[in-house]
Amino acid sequence: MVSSGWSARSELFEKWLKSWLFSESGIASLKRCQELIDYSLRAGSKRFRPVLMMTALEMMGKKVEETRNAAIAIECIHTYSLIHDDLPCMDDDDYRRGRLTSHKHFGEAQAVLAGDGLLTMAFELLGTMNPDISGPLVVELARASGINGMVAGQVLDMEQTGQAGGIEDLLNIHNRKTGALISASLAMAGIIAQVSPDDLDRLRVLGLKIGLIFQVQDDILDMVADPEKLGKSVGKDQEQGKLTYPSLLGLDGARAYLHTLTSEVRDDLSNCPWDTEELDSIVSYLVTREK
Ligand code: GRG
Repeated sequence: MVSSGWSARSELFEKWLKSWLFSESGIASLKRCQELIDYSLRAGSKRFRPVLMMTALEMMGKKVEETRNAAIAIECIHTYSLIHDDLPCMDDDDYRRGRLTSHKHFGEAQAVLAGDGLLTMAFELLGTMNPDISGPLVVELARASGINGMVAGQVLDMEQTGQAGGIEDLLNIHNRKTGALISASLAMAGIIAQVSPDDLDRLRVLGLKIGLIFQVQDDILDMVADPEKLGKSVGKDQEQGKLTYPSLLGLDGARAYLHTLTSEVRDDLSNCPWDTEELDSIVSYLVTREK
């Protein structure tokens, strides 16, 4: 179960999203585009990345409102990545979050365009923030999501499918494909709070480790979860011959690895210069989540 802090922040995030989505600076004037982006962006996400960013900023003593544009921007990138990942030319999924994927509902061409729109809107949102921080925020998000980050992770993941590989290959894929954006959620909070370069690096490393915890649990869920609860099909990784933590380490080995990673992150959190209790409860949720 998510913590009360998570619920409160995700509710606030939903309000921001709704008011932005239908405002003048929000989405396109074309009705079809609006429907598609609304369908994808407001469809039952856990809002993990925005909540992580909001929690981190408050931990650093700043007002949560200061993350508004950056939190929406990171969710736009995340949503675009899922829309494109679900396409037949990529992972080819019909269901996500318990309902038809965007291309199944609206057609492939519209889904590609919605992804493109979300990707570009993310940077418009950051570009209109305080000029002292908007440049660094753009760079952080572009690096995390671009050709050395999430896009590279997706390329490596597709190349690796059906091939033999080891834990280093898996780490390289996941640090880019999943970890980079989660790491950016923390780093962007650090940029907004204008922390020191050392603390910014600390946040990036912590984010990568939290991303890894998220991913290992994601791989485990793909093997053991109830598809109803998960809102998508299970067993796809194995079916497609994907390199995953359970396929390399076995289910028990993956669970043990998750345990080791969690202890490591808890140690890191206890050495941070902030009160990390809420981040700790996010980590607890990640290892027990069922969707
Ligand atoms: C298309 C460039 C491009 C990249 C796609 C993120 C990604 C790369 C693919 C998604 C495939 C996948 C299932 C990755 C595992 C981790 C992940 C991102 C899971 C989904 O994130 P959640 O659980 O989603 O935060 P919700 O639905 O809660 O928003």
